[in-house]
Amino acid sequence: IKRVSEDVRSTKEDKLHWFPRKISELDKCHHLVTKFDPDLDLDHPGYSDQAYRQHVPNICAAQKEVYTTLKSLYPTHACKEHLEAFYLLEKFCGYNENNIPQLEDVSRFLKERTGFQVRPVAGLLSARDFLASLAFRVFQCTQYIRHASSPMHSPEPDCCHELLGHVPMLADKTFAQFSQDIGLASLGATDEEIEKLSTLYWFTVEFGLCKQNGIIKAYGAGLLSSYGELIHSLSDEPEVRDFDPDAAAVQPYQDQSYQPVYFVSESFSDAKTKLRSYAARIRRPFSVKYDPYTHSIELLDNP
Ligand code: HBI
Ligand code: FE
Repeated sequence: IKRVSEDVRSTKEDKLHWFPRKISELDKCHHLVTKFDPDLDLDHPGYSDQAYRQHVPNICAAQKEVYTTLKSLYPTHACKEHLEAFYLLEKFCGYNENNIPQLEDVSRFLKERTGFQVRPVAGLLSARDFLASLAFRVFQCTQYIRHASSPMHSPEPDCCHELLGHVPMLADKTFAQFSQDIGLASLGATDEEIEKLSTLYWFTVEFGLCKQNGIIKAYGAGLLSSYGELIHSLSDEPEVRDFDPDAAAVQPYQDQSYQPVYFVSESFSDAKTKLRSYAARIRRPFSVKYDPYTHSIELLDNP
């Protein structure tokens, strides 16, 4: 009898995807995906560069150009939260065109502002692992830099993308909460739901626009780290729709060229409210609560 009941239990639990319950378990969230492999992909800027592929430290020929061109666009194109944090990162965190800051310093800065921290990761993580870390206010951050032959574009996330695009936004309290909420919604979710949350992430955290004093600005990290797409997103070329999580979660997207469609939020708190209502409709046999004192996830039975 015992065996039967245990079998039943394990079958039931198998259906639920494992997820980290405490912050130390993020060590198990390390599954890399090779979407853009410089060894195999002829279009990758590093394809014919043996030294780059072996990660021979290149003294960052790319970084100065990326930094200065993007910085010149921020005053007109970036949302005010990004501008404010960028100013502080230059003042206190060693951000400048000749330096790549230490992740340790970036973590210290973010912890003081929003409790976020960054940890190093070797490349593109599976969406499930990446989103799970956000639930703990941990951002998994790549450390390599894009190939010097294409300073304006990188097929995969690189440290320019993370440090110029993501980090300043994670210094904002409401945006940080929004990011953690996507992470919490992903814990134990089905593959189908992870796909939707990751698309939602794409159209907000990566390519989101927002209104500020009646003017549309960029807050997505994919925009704030790409000179070309940042200009494109605020031109009259793309279609711009009001942010709606149900629509954004299933909108087809482009990872090889500029987006034809962007979603614009009224404010971060409006986006957060809408996301919470979306997340509340995801069916899971439990709900989750983050305990900030122990950095762990509490499970609450659904009534
Ligand atoms: N992995 N290292 C890393 N950095 C990201 O920004 C990232 C990722 N994996 C997936 C991902 N982003 C998103 O595109 C969503 O799938 C969550
Ligand atoms: Fe990103």
